[in-house]
Amino acid sequence: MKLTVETEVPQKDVVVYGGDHSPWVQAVLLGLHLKHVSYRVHSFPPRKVFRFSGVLMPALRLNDDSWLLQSQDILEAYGYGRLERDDFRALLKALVGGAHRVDSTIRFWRLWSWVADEHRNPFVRLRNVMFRPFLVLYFNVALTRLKQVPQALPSLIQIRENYLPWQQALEETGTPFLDGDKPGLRDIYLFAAVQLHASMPVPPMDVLCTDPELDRLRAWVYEMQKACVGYRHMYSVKYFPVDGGVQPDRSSLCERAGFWLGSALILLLAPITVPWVRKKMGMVRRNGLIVRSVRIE
Ligand SMILES: N[C@@H](CCC(=O)N[C@@H](CS)C(=O)NCC(=O)O)C(=O)O
Repeated sequence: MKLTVETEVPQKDVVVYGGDHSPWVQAVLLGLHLKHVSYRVHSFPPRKVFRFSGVLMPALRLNDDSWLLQSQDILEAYGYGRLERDDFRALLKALVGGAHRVDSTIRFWRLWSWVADEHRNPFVRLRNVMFRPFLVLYFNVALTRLKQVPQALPSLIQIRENYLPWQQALEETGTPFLDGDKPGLRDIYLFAAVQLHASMPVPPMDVLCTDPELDRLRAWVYEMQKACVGYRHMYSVKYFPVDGGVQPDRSSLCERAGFWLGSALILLLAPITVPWVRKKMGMVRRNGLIVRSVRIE
């Protein structure tokens, strides 16, 4: 799929569907932020996206009202190029440990209830947060399944080893960022992984904050936070405080009440909603949507 910035991707009032707990969503939002493209994040997919790809995120709305899946396709359309295969592999390793997010189910749901929705229309915003529990149930099921795989729960030593190639790459660059004097695609994706771990504290966050061998990586986190000042989804500032660094906005009390009401309904209707989640998940996997370039017309 080839898109050209001039003709196809919006340059303002961009709408992204996704939740900022997702590293792939974070990568897209960071990429837009660094290009000074203004955007709004909707926390539940529009109907045609939901029908096609369920709650798979991120998706970005194009000028003709079609939706583009895949963070790499989106970032490429904004001029970022693509990750090398080895970098992508190293990134996947840096994400390992994220399955610990469901160590506490209550915490998992509560922190998702805090995620802000930026739809302009307050009624649609409320609808989005009331539907969001479907998405949370979906990821709760997906991560609980993932936890059955031993490699998904690495030891602290393994977590450190997964970070080390990045620490070494930074030591070798001689520049503040992996991609030079300004953040590039590798910085964006790795910083997105840091946001994943910071959005819901998990062992990879403890290792990043405390391991004596990861000092260069921590210095880079500070540099990234400075480079991304004003970014609205910066969970890491809680662990790496900087001047001007602000934590993400939270949903309003009313929206949270809507979320919990939606959650109660979804759980009451579990005999319907759980099979529905499984059906949607099966569809995403069968159709290879997690990796396939797709434009939803
Ligand atoms: N290759 C995709 C990966 C997107 C992805 O895996 N998103 C997760 C959220 S972190 C998701 O929505 N998963 C849905 C599923 O597993 O069915 C991208 O880069 O955008």
